[in-house]
Formats: sequence, C-alpha cells, structure tokens
Amino acid sequence: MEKGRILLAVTGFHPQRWRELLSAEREVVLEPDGASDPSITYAVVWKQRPNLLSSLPNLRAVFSIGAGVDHILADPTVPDVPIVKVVADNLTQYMTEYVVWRVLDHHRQGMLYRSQQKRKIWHEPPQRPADDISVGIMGLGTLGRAAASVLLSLGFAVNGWSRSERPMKGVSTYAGEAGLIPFLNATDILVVLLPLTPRTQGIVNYGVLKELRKRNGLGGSVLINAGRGRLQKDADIVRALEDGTLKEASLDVFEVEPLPKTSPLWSHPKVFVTPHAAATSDPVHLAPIMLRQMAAFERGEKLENLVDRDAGY
Ligand code: NDP
Ligand code: OXD
Repeated sequence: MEKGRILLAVTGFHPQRWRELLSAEREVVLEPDGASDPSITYAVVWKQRPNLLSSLPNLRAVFSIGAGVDHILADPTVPDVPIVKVVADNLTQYMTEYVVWRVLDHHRQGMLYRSQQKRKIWHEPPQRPADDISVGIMGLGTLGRAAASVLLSLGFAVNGWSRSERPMKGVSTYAGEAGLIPFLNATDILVVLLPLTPRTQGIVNYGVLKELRKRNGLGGSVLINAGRGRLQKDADIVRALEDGTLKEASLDVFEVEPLPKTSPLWSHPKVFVTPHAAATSDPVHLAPIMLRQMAAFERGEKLENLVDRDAGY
C-alpha cells in the first residue's frame, strides 16, 4: 500500500503542533484545504465539518484525536471506513488523576474546608475511612478501569457499570439496563466515564441521581462527570443539588460547551467546574501512535482501537 497523505481537521484545537508532528512522516493537508482531494487517505479529526469526510474519494481510515468519537459520528455522512479512537497511557493517566483528585476532594470535604477558610472558621468535621465510601464508575472501559484500580489501591469500595459484563478483580460489576438501578443503589460517588451514544444521551438525569445511596459517611451522594456533557441534564443536576438529592458535584463537561455564562452551575457553591480539561489530547504523545498505526496498516496489519459503529463508541 502506498504511503497515504493526511487531512487534518481539528475544530477547536490548535492544529500547528499536530501538523508539525504528523509531518515528520507524512504529508499533511490542513483543512479548509483538502476537501475532495483524491490523494488523501487518512483524516485526523476533532469535530470535522459535516460532509467533509464523505467528500474524500480515497479515504481509508479516520483517526479521532480524542477517546470519544461522538464528534465524528454526529455527521451521518461519514463513510464506512475504519474509525480509530485514542487509547494512550498519557491520556489514561490524565483521566485517572482527574477522577482520583475529585473523589479525594469530595471524600476529604474540600468544599467545606474552602468555604470555612473564606470565613476563617476552625472546625474539624468527622473523618471517615475510604472503605466507607463506594465509588461507582459508569463506563468501565479503558479510562474507567484505570481509575478504578487506583481508587481500589486507596481503599475505596468500587462498583462498575458497563454495557456488557466486565469482571474486574476487587470491583463489584453490574451490566446493562438490568444492572443500572442495583449499581446506583450501591454507589455514593458516581463517576461518569461513558461515551455519548444514542443509548447514553441524557442518562444522568434526576431519576437516576435519585437512586444513588444516601447512607454514607459523606453526608450525601456526589456526581463527577468527565464523560460527555450531553450524558447529563444540567437542569436536573441543579435541581438535585437544591433539594439535597446530591450533596456536591464535579463537572468537567456540560450540555453546551463552553458553559454559557448564564448557567447557574458556574456560581453554585456545591459545584466544582473545569472546562472539559480532565484529560487533554496531547499531540506529542498521540501523533506518534497514529503514525505507527498508519504504517502498520499499510504493511497489511490490523488497525487497533476501532470504533464499533453500531454501538456508537
Ligand atoms: P471505552 O470505549 O473504553 O469505554 C466505554 C465504557 O462505557 C465501556 O465500559 C462500555 O461498556 C460502557 N458503555 C457504553 N455504552 C454503554 C451503555 N449504553 N450502557 C452501559 N455502559 C455503556 O471508552 P474510554 O474509557 O476510552 O472513554 C470513555 C469516554 O470518556 C469517552 O467516550 C469520552 O466521551 C470521555 N472522555 C472525556 C475526556 C475529558 O477530557 N473530559 C477525555 C477522554 C475521554 P462495554 O465495556 O460493555 O463496552
Ligand atoms: C476525548 C476528550 O474524548 O478529550 O478524548 O473529550
């Protein structure tokens, strides 16, 4: 197979570093150039514009610069070529850090202490051991499993929920629709690491949050979402925080991004906001992995980390 050219179309990312690194081995065409170009065989994308990929007559594979691929599949005209998602130690490490940071902050009452410090209050609330707390990971895939293993090593009880059965040593696992309510009923801190698909859209709603376990040393249940914003209903989270269904939340993703200035989540005293920054796609780590995959593909080897189009992730 001939050495293919790359179309780089990364809306919302600075393309220069990606271009530089991918150019080390291949010719790279930067969007808006390249549409309909028959010499392009690969597309490296983030939120590509609709109909762009279907305009490329010799496209052989699409590489997402993120672990999530909803931004690609949002365009129904994407041609039937393999789509590769990011699986990389560096990205996994970033996400593990984010999840562990947020779990520990809620567990060790970071919000209370920050508020006390502002008011110069010297007060020590009761401390609870980690094994009193069940962290439930919704989406026990690459990122969920890595976070689960560090949380286990810190002594937390860990639950996991996935589409199919995914046994993991030390983790109480639940699967499919039938497993959802039992999973939630056994969970104090809900960590959402699901992909956005037609089946998961809006899944983090008031009814689901209501099912979380309340009897715990935290004094309420907690939501951490680092998956996708459209998995959740922002208004339901505000409602759940207001009526005590939720004690606190850490949100990295939102229904609309950037989070509109008018959103009550920005200034809510029980919410910790980060700007979709839990795990950044770093081209220094990810571009070489893509180039290696392209070279292997041209030698006739199989592409890895392929998206299942029917499942949507
Ligand atoms: P994986 O594909 O490895 O894992 C996805 C997990 O979700 C799997 O366990 C899968 O089940 C489960 N799942 C999917 N659909 C359902 C469903 N309908 N019901 C129950 N479980 C379901 O993905 P990653 O771990 O690599 O990434 C997860 C998501 O994290 C990405 O899709 C992306 O949206 C988000 N992300 C966010 C970032 C950020 O900075 N905020 C950075 C990187 C990723 P099964 O195991 O049975 O397939
Ligand atoms: C991703 C992301 O999907 O950064 O990797 O959101």
